[in-house]
Amino acid sequence: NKTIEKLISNTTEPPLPLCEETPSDLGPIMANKTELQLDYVETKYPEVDPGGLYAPPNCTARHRVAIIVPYRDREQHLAVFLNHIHPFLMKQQIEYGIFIVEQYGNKAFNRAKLMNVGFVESQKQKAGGWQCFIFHDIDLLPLDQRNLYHCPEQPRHMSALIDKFNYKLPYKDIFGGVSAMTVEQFTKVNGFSNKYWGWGGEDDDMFRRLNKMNYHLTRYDDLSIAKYAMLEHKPSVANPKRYQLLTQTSKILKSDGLSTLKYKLVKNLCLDVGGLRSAVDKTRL
Ligand code: BGN
Repeated sequence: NKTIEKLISNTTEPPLPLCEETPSDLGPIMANKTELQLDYVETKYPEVDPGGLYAPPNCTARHRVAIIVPYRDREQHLAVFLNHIHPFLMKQQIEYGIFIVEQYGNKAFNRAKLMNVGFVESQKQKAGGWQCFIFHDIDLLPLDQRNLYHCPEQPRHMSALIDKFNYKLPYKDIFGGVSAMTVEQFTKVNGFSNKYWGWGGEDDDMFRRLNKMNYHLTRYDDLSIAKYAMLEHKPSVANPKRYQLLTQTSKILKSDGLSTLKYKLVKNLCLDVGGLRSAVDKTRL
């Protein structure tokens, strides 16, 4: 019905003016980490279209952004994350879609591969494609609305200061947590590696890919707007192969990534607040 309403209004009304580049009343916000039910969150944001899609009602957005969220076994985080991120993004007056990509099966978690799946699946969903991709851990909540979810000219590391790390950057080249890349940047580096099973290193691998293709990592000049709160969870099992894998990145980049991505879509759920795609690995063990 919403779509029909929009179609009707589009034919009778003049096109909406462009949204402001930076809405004026943006500032620091608090994170509410208390437990929530997903059902409740689903009813809370009627302005979000099914599948977690949103466009500002009174202006034409300047940015179309897909938020890709790797996921498994974290329903509690999912509700808290969605409850935080929807009002945060709406305030920035961008057009966006939330794509939750769940790993099916019992193999070690492969965050990077899920992000590749999210990239491919979200592009199928949008006529003309998304221009900007924000790869987002589900346990990170942005704490300042001035941290704009856009893609600048160079890849941007967004989650610079995290409460769990005492709001200090762990190391200069870190690219994990939340990162922004344009469709062009992401495809030039052949997406993420598909080889990182278990915790760690896949973001460092992306950093190397970007450097190899002559991009450089950027952050906000004023780092204080890049603050995030992290949700509690038990530690993940680190991947012992990550050091070895990182020595190969620049050699195998072309033969490991989007070009060799194999997966099978198991479920395609359309939640009111996000599209949930479950995918299973199709490569041999
Ligand atoms: C690093 C991990 C990153 C992770 C950050 C923050 C590795 C590779 C070996 C050097 N990198 O140590 O993947 O995002 O910590 O937790 O483990």
